[in-house]
Amino acid sequence: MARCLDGKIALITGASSGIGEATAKVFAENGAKLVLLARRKERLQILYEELQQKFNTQIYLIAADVRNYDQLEREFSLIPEEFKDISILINNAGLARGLEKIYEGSVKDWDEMIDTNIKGLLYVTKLVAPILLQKNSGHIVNIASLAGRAVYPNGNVYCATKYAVKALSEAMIIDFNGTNIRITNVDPGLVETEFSIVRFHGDAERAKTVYKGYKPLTGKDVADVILFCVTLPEHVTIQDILITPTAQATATIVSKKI
Ligand code: NDP
Ligand code: 8X3
Repeated sequence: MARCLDGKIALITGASSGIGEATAKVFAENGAKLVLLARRKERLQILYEELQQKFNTQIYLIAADVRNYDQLEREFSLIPEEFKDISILINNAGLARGLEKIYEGSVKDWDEMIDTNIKGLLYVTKLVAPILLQKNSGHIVNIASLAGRAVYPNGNVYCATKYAVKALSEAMIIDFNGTNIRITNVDPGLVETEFSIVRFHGDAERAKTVYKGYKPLTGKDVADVILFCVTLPEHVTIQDILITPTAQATATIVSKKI
């Protein structure tokens, strides 16, 4: 396959797992240089070694929490010169916590989702945007969700954060209009990652049931779509894209054979 990202530097948040990790692999295979960000440094380190070995990828790791703007600012100031010229930002770090009615929800869970999914995305974008603006080129991909198109029972605050991501993608499309910077909003449906384990606070058995009885998307399925979006000619933008498993019709209708 042609190495269609040759020479491009991509920053991927949430690269230690799931969609972010898969995107790092697909981008590496296609010749990108990578800046990979997540909190779990040891997981990033394993990925670093794998990608260096397989593809000889140049990688810079940032162990940081997207909720902490001061830490991000500090870490960004430390990015070595050869990794600074970022062209692609994948705003992927995010999570759900809990699945219950609003009046049963935990304030701690709400804060974590709002701070990560909304404020974290804004913080990283604020630090990368000047680099893209300076060269009047680049691509920001925001990973929202089908949950940002339709609220499902007990999804309340998680869905609200993804509606917010969708709104921010629309806002960015307007704000960056007149530049060559492209914005793509990606809405995946059910993807089997660590997402549900995190949502259910480590209950792996419960998490498994979410993906039982049908073929869910993999992180790589989503990563391949992201690659497609970011390798189109510069005058072509996919503003918004919805990807679901074939078995999934809506957020609540999934054909399961159990
Ligand atoms: P995973 O749990 O597998 O991955 C989430 C990633 O986000 C991890 O790398 C995690 O890294 C990172 N992350 C979480 N919180 C923070 C933080 N505060 N600072 C930095 N990094 C953070 O889930 P997915 O891959 O499924 O999720 C990726 C994105 O896709 C999320 O935004 C999610 O909402 C969205 N999505 C997922 C769907 C699904 O069905 N799985 C469907 C639609 C959208 P670490 O813990 O090391 O910091
Ligand atoms: C993740 C997909 O349906 O579990 O955004 O909310 S879902």
